[in-house]
Amino acid sequence: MASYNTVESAKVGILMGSASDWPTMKKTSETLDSFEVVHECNALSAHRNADLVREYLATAEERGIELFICAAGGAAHLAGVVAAHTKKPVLGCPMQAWSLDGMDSLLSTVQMPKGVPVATFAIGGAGAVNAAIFAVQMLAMSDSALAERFRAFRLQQADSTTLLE
Ligand code: RP5
Repeated sequence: MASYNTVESAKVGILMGSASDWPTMKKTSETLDSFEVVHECNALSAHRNADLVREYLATAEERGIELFICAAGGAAHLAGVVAAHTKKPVLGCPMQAWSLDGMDSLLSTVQMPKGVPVATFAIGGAGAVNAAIFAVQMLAMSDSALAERFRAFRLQQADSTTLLE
């Protein structure tokens, strides 16, 4: 039977519309791991698991989830649906999915009508990583240890950019 996982002390909830999004969204999870941000990952479809998505969101904020990162492809409405059910910020990752090179996913994630925003990132892997980095930046506003890890990351990234092998 379809269900979802919860992780004690998780600050970020990663949701994806299908397990087929995991190869891309694994990068989000790995990036959060690299900053020691506790998170939970679930494949829950807005249309195939509509009741379960609502049930998951009903308790997520009480459990301490500070923001959601939502990935979907095609008519990608998961992030918008999640945004409708939570007061927490929602970050959207458009998946490249099966057609139109992900332009369908990008437009259906980014084009939220006014009033219920979804902060939308690039299609595919770059967006999946950037959503995690952005989540770190948001959480670092009230977590000085995380802010220090982020500062170290930026320094290391700047150094590695200029290295030629
Ligand atoms: C969306 O449709 C999912 O987010 C996925 O990107 C896409 C294809 O899903 P599957 O048919 O592979 O389950 O709902």
